[in-house]
Amino acid sequence: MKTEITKLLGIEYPIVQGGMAWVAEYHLASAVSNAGGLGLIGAANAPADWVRDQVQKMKELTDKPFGVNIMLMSPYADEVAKVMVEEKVPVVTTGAGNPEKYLSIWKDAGIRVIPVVASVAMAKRMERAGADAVVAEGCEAGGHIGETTTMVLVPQIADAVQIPVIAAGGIADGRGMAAAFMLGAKGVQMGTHFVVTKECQVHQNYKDRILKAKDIDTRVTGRSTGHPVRALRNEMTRKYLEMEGNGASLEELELLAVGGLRKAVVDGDVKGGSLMAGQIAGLVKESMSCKELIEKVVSEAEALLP
Ligand code: TUI
Repeated sequence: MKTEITKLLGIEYPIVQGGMAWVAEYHLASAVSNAGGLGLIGAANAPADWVRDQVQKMKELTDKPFGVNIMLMSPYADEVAKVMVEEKVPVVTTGAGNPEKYLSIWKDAGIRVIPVVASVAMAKRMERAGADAVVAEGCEAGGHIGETTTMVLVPQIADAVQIPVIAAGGIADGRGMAAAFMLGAKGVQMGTHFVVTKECQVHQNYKDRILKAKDIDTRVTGRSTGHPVRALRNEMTRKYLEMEGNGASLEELELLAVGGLRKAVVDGDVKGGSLMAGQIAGLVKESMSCKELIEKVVSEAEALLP
């Protein structure tokens, strides 16, 4: 399955693993890259030294292309941006903001830069700034999201830019991949289904909640704070939404959410933690290896595509 994305990135299959905060570390990312996709390390809110260490471990485990996702709201984003150049990371994706100020140092270092965007305007801006591709992420996705669905966003961005588009949000099987291609995408990014893979190191309780999730089981918290985040519904989202509805202050809400991912990923706290996941969690019923997942999705998509 060769597309502009496999050519651009030097990978076998046009499947990118989402750079999920706390979840996307080197065990998962190296398994994805070794299986022919693009594995990403999620830099999230981590300091530069943690990211450098992850990149070095990644290089020991794979000689295939890989990337790092930089979460632009991180207080360490500037330092992490420099590590990308020093460590000659092949691909950088960015999320939750505008990466323009880093683009020239990354491009000068020969890095492929792929911003995650949630609007046509931001996609066009990234193309003008020199991005190699964009991830068009619909609001079905888990974690920090925009306003528009994948079905609506992907064809509009595909029409608006010349660079290749990778679709994200709501994709977990070959039907989703084929649909994304029909909308104009040249690759897909998947997050939620990779959380339950054998190589993913998150607590089993978190995986079990995804495997048991139904179609209507996610909630979006933080719409009032300007930082909407999608996660599986639990005690934390219930309390958060109740407080948000009652006009709680930003400080009170942050207190409830702070450390939520760590609680979910490390402690397996499925009540108080933030179980970030996309709406497609309801379709994710089986845990398999990254290689099995990638090969399954590709073969299903190939059977459907013209
Ligand atoms: O970044 C994500 N998803 C994330 S980041 C994250 S870490 C976090 N933890 C706790 C609270 C909040 C975040 C968890 N999930 N996805 C990529 C993404 N980027 N979705 C939407 C955007 C985006 C939004 C606005 C990209 C650009 C943008 O531009 C705004 C501007 O004009 O600067």
